[in-house]
Amino acid sequence: MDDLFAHKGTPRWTQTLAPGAVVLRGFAAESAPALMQMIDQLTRVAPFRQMTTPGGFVMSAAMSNCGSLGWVTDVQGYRYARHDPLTGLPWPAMPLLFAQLAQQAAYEAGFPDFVADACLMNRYAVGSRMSLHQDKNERDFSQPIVSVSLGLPAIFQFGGMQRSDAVQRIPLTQGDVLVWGGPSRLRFHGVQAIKAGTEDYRFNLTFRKAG
Ligand code: MD3
Ligand code: FE
Repeated sequence: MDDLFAHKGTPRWTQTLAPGAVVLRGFAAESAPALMQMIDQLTRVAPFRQMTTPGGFVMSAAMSNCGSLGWVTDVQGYRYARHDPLTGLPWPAMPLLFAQLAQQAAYEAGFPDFVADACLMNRYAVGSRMSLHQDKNERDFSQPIVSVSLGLPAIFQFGGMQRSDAVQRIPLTQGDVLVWGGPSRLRFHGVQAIKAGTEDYRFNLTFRKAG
């Protein structure tokens, strides 16, 4: 069911994928250049790096974080940490632009109380992908996740509650924002290999209440 509405000049539409799972098409389109510049600044302090899964695989997406908690993985497991293991420094603070965008998107999707304390920044080069997984390292699954797509387009895989469930393939372009909560919070999801295009990378910001 698509719901079309105009908002301060920029037309946007919300697309409901499943109960609690909403795509806000173009929600961050106007903010995209400022968001990309902010990613550039933040990753001078906390550089993008390819982390290793507990199973010993190097992830194909490069990652960094901002906010009071950052998602990390190494041979010891997946977790949230206050400090960047690469530099030993606290993760850089979450810019107001990020925090406000996440809060506004969650509000539009029906989660008025969302306050993110963690922002995972993913950078996908051409050919990078993310295999099907669940996000379950957070404490409170009643809080949604907000994700912002920037740069090269992607095909997002939206699965069910079991790994073996069928996946829907959802194209995402710069400025699209996804909000996942309620009964969709623990769905399996992934990103297909990024195809070459007019930019070098796809970036994704994933906002969570982790602590
Ligand atoms: C659906 N990142 O970092 S964000 C991740 O585009 C991650 O970089 C992807 O999955 C990316 O963990 C997708 C969208 C997303 C995030 C959490 C979800 C979709 C979700 C949780 C449940 C269902
Ligand atoms: Fe995920």
